[in-house]
Amino acid sequence: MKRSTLAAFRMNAKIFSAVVMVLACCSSLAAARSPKALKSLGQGHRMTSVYNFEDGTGFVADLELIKRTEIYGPDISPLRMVVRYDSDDQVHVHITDSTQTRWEVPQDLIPRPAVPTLALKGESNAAASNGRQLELSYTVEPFGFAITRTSTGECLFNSTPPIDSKTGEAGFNSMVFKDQYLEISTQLPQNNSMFGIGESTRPDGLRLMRNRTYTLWATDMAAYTVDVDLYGAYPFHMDIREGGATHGVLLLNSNGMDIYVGEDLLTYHVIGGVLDFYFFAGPSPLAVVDQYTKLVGRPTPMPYWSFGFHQCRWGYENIDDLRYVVDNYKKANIPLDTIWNDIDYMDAYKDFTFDPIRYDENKVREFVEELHANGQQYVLILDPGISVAYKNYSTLERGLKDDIFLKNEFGNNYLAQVWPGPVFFPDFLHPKATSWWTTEVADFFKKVPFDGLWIDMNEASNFCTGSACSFETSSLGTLGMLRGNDSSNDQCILRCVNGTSRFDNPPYKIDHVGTYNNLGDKTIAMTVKHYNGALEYDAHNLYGLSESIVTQKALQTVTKQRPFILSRSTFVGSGAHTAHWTGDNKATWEDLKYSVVSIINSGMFGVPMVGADICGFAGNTTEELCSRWMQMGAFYPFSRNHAAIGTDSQEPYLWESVAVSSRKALGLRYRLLPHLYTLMFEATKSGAPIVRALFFSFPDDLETLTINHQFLVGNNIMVSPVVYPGHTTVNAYVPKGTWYNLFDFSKVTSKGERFVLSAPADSINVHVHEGQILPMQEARLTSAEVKKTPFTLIVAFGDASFASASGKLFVDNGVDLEMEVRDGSSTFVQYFAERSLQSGSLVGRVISGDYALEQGLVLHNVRLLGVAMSPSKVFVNGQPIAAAEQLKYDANLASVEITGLNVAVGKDFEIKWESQESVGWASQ
Ligand code: MIG
Repeated sequence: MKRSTLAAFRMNAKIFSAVVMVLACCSSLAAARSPKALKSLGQGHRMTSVYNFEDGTGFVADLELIKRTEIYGPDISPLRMVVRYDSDDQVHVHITDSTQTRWEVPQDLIPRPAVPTLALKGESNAAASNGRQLELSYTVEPFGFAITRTSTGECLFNSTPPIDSKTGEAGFNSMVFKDQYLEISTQLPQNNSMFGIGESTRPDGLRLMRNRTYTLWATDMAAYTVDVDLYGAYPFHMDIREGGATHGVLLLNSNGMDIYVGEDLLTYHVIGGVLDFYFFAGPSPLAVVDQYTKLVGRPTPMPYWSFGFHQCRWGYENIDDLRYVVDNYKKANIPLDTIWNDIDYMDAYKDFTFDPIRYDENKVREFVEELHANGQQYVLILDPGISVAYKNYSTLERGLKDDIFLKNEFGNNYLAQVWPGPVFFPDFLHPKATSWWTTEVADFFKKVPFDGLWIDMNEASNFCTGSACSFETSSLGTLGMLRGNDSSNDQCILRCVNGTSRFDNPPYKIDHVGTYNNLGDKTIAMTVKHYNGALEYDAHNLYGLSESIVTQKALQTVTKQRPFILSRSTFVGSGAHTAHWTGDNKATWEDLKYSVVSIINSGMFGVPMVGADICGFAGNTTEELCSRWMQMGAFYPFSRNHAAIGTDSQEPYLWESVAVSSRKALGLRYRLLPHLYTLMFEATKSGAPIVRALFFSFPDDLETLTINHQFLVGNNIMVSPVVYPGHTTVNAYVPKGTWYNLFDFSKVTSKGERFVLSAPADSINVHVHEGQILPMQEARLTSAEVKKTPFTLIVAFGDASFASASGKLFVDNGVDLEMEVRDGSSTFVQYFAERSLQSGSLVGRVISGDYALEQGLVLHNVRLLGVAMSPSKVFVNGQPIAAAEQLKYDANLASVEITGLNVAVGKDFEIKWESQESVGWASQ
């Protein structure tokens, strides 16, 4: 069926019955048919025809403009709307020009079901389903649509403006659809809580603020700059309604946009592309992330070692600096898995080169081989700009040959400037970019067998602004100055012309933070062309995602192992390819505090492997700040200390107090590695963030919606860090239930209230909630060493007379491409425990896989928390334990420790206990 008018199809009576439903869910719409006055942008559209898909999964409709307006350019009409119930928990609404193809997020970046055409055959799960959790309805004139939660009838989204009964005025514009301006709003209740929309640093906390504009435009702007558009772009949010039911809204659009959150409305102002909405039914926050990541891509598995601690800085001047740092970690007995190199290692900042003197390739290789022998890793940085200032630079030459660089409006390679001086930017949307980049990565890997790649500056960051930049090839002297050899040289020395096209200056200006608020400020010019003529104006927000995808493919090909990639710029779907860090923060207490929200947000966006620069990037840190940051950072999913060039060194061994608190906090992190890794496994299956907001586990507790400086690791571990100088206590919100401190097993029992917890300088509060079984191993200085140590299970029971707990464990070799439940290469175990007052049991059930058995992994210890009576007998797989010393009871802590076990992690087991007074199973 061609994209033409649908007038030939009769309007379908069944569809129109849905209109009645809109009226039912939002009564203010009754007046919407004859508004007296409208806002400035026209009167919206009317639906002229509608056609149901035969399989009952949705419909196609034509929309026609009611009245033209000239502001922000001419309207596009007619429009084609396609509505589809992708599944019981997802509705897709796609609105675009009926006659001309418009820019959309390319399918190869985010593969997803194609927008159905009329010839649709039944292939949706939701075909004729009566289990739909969401229902879409619409008004015909002016056109608007609404999404309702079927179970409650609650209106979740409604683009038809409400009409003020007194003034007759519409609360917002009906939908607007122009080439460079799309506007659509939804009515909002005033008592909901919304989360997401990024990336930005949020001093006000997790919850989206009312009367705020959130701008999405990937920008190299330091993360310490609050409330502005930063490196990534996520037009996705979660909306928690009164009572806790949660849904998600994704506008899959890569163009620049402002999202305004008002008191009773939310408005998208988008400067291109199409309206491509996905509504996710939830109804829990975890379910929303599950549905969203199922669509945009599940988080990619990260190697096991990447959960160890990382040290980086900009300004490690030579290979001896790295060696010194690694040695000093060891001397100080502080765990270190991975040492990083920033741009310092490069020869004049050229990608895929090593400085011949400071970072002699052979010495680097030797060093990396030593690291590997010690179970440690090496990661280094790549920037996208490829230097054009040198002859015989093979990376450039091969790129030119494959013609994979971005083109300016005249069809020539687009010239920009970054650290190496003048550069061309690879077009990662070009089909040949992958093979070119893979060749470069392969050659580089042959020089030095690195373990991961850090892709920075990929917004992309440009030291110049302009559509046509040039330098005098004749004056090589100038060129010499341009050559990167000085990290203070970030001034533009190219001669550039500022663009004046409608892409440089679109009719609607988003609230972008760039120097002059222009889209093209210090990035790739808007008129630059990607493969197939795609404009940078449209594809800008996708640069980081496309580089991540290509880099992931390259590493998979070259190393045949699970890639580790850390990307600064991200978009919806980036989590399927890369880890992320929050960018250039500052060594301040404020930045320490903000990091919690930034990290939680990244997890919600589907990028669970995320961290902030520990101890602060810009500025000099202080001993106390760095100590508190090492403590908090020990529980970031991605845990890396990193500093800017020119700042004081901040490795944790430099101060005794920081060393002490790092050993303590990282000691617990390393013991928790099997649990963290199991959370990674779960993330790859369900999108579940590794670090989460408290409301993820306690959605019924409204107080948790306002907690911004505490976080959960997985479902049940709560971290309550100190985020103020001079404090040795923390005023922590403790959701309902019994919690055990993971350092000393002391207990907090809460009704859902605040507690002042003691937090001496060397300590951070980390508690596990009742009901959780945690697999742990022993602390070592590298994750590789931890992997060989025996296991302990921590079983946290609540206070009730009968209590239960459960947990999971996933183990594999940590580097296979896939992280899968499969025979041979992995093991997945579930744990269950229950206890009455006098007896109890703990079982492990191997769901699949021989890996743990083959590796000879053993369970040595079990710690039961919340056991009120000392057990007198313990049976392991039916046999009483041999020696009395194997059993210890601490009445104060109500804690039982069973040691000296020798239970295979890879086999089912059962441990039972009973206390003297009981007439339990064992004595019969
Ligand atoms: O223009 O590579 O955010 O982590 O140390 C600065 C040097 C470029 C920005 C990154 C930062 C990194 C720095 N880079």
